[in-house]
Amino acid sequence: MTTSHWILGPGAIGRLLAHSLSPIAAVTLIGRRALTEQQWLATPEGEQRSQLLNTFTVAQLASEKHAPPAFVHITTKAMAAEAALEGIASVIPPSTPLVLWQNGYLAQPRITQAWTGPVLCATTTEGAYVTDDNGVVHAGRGATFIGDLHHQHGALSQSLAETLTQAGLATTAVADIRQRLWQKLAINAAINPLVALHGVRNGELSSQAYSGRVQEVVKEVAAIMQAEGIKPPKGRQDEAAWLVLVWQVVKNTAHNKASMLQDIEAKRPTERGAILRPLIESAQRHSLPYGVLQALDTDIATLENRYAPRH
Ligand code: KPL
Repeated sequence: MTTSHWILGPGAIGRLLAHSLSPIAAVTLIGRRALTEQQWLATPEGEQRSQLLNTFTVAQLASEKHAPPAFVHITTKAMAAEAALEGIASVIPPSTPLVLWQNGYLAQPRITQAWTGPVLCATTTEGAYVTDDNGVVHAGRGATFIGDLHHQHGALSQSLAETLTQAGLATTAVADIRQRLWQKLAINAAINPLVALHGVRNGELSSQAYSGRVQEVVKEVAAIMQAEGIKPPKGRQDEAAWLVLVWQVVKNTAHNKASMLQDIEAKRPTERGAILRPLIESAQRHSLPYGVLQALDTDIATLENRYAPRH
């Protein structure tokens, strides 16, 4: 029998998943607004593929009867994940496995605690962005890691990793997903708020104007990581190793417009609550300094508050 995957949130990662899984599984792409079924994907090799995707609005799902899905992937922004799940919770069995694709560390512990069924978390370096209502560009291939916070669903993570790999997204099931989520959070905290505040591409951070600021952020982040028991992927557990990692990512993504800068430019709420808040709260719990992180959070909040109200 074909496995069915519901994908909640038709942003870049949601559409990339839908395009990748459609040839091998039954896929339903769900959004708040109606989405055209004919969707295209530009591959990293420059090929353009058009596919008819099965698209639904949340309202349509709620008004019709459906066979329960094998997985529900939540691919919204971090702060929208819980509300998105609430929107469909009444039409899926409470034992349905969820897969959380959010940045940061906000939705993952909260949904893991609240949901009865298995909750897997994914972190990915696949690069993708949407161009319009019908298209997504798969800009660069990366790696995806899947696991659950309490090490209870290894076999499920393994089977999903195999499916995603078969779908063309290289995925590994891991026992240390919490480490990996926090490592990504450390990188995001060092890069995203600064580039968003100054309106610059990632590579600019290594210039004299910003490199000192990066070091100040990493100093606070490294101490918090140590208190949380999170090691950098390489090297010793110290500030220098975190700094090496951050500079490596700055270099690798030099031409990127970070997601937080894209959010600010589009006047959307940023993911500061999922990236900076868990760090600040951890620093408070462990009585560590967090003045630099707090200032970044306040400055981003000030920018968000300047958006004209949406009607
Ligand atoms: O993950 C990213 C983001 O933009 O959110 C980085 C690593 C900063 C790359 O742009």
